[in-house]
Amino acid sequence: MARILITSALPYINGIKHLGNLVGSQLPADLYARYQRQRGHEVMFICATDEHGTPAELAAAKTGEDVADYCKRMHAEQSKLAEGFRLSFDHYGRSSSQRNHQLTQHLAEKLAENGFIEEVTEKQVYSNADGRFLPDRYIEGTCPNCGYDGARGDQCENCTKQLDPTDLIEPRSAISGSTDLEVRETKHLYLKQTALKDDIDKWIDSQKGWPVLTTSIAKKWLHDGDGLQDRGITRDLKWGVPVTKGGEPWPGMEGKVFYVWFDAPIEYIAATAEWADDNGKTDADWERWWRTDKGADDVRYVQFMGKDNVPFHTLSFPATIMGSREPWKLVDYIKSFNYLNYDGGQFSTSKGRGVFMDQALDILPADYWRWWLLSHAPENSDSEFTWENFQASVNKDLADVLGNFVSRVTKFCRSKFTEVVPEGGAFGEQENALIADLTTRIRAYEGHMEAMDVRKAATELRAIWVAGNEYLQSAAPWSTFKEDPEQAAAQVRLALNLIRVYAVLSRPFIPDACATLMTAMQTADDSWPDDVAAALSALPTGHAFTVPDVTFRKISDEEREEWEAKFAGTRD
Ligand code: B3M
Ligand code: ZN
Repeated sequence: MARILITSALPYINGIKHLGNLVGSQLPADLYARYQRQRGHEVMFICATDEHGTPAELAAAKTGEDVADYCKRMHAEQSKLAEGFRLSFDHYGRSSSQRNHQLTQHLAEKLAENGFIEEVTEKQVYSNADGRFLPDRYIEGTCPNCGYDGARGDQCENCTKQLDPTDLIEPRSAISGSTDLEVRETKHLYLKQTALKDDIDKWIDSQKGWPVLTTSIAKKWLHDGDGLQDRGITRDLKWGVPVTKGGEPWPGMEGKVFYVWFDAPIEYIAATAEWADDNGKTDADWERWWRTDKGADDVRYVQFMGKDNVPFHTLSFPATIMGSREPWKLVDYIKSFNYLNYDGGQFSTSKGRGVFMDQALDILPADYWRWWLLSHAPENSDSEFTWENFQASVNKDLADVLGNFVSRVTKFCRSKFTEVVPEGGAFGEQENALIADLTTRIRAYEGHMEAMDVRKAATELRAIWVAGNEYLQSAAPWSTFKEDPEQAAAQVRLALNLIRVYAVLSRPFIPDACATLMTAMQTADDSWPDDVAAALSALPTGHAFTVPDVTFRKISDEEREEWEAKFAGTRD
């Protein structure tokens, strides 16, 4: 049994996330966590809301709430939606927690002790029109690297380069659009990433088998252009982790907080501590996941995130960890994703374009979305959501293939043999061929799940469902029954057992439907089909079951058109 630590990128607190956000980190992380738990491994699956920074302050200002109240309310809302999508976090924390305050302050002090923090007098952009210093994200302009004219002061969305606001060409305030900006002097703490460059370089080189998307982005920011830069890690904001030293305000840093990207990844660790606090555990219980001197050296740590987050996780966060010179666990594998587009354009939170998590659950249960999103995960390139494609996948894969198999088998059995696994006959050539085929496919499925090849895993799972249907079609128990009811009984027995096997195999993708199937089959035996032949006899003759309600319903053309129109604009 292995121990696997899994973190998903932390969703920003401001606003409900769209389906593109969901499939870029939380959902595939959940798939992996569920799979590894099912395979008997000890899993710690962590996520949290990313609550600091200007976006939170401004969003709160918009609703007229105090920022702390706003974050509390939005955290509850996001938790509810995470549950709605059946995201099986062991803990869904908050980056504004006391644990994160303490740990962030602690790590900054360690970095300073080790000579990796520098106090820098900085020139900062002040907007006369807005009457405030503008945080990086609220300055927009043209990217010096790629020429994109909507680049933000912290990062260019187009080419992913991390920026400083003063790098931007023709900067303007994102709040007012004003170009009446001036540069004023103020002091900030800088993390000397350049001093850690060799350590990071060596560490990245020693990572074998990271996805190309991850390594190429990391290498690019390590070596191309200006390479790794020292980064300001403090900001002039009220909401955030106060910059302290020994529990007192850090001299010269009064009133400042840490930069959101400094404290957010630290929350992965802090959220695990929150998990311990909330569950009556000790510090040792969370430290065994994170401290290599306290048992974490045999933990495998996997992170999931969108590609725009990769530089922060391959360079900045490791720099924090390494520079602390404390034995914290570094990530072992980073699974990163491209973008999901929406119907000919981009999903956009600021523009309210696309389908958001709350809206999705209002129209269909989580499994429908989980299946489509995961089977179309933007792994090797960006992918696109269209209503037509969504309708086709749901109707074909879920309703026609999986749902139909379940309904035909259970209804046929009920009508000819009653609602118990029928006895008589024996498995013959056709059944053995199916078992051999399924064995190959299930081993392949396991390989893809292990490798986090989400699309390949979905394709294989679908093929496993198809194999059952094809068997049913050619065995045709409804015809066999007329001449040889014993043989038909054996065929139905196999098919009923296959429903249980499907419920076990498919659970990481579509957990609710699988729970319904297990209930219908009246079994709690969720053992993995290591031996397929044995798994297909797990439900013995005479075992009672019930015919489940429709497992998946079809999406009609009218519904598709209605939703297409409804989501064509932007949300209010
Ligand atoms: N909140 C960005 C994002 O949601 C950021 C991730 C933080 S991970 C530590 O894409
Ligand atoms: Zn750019």
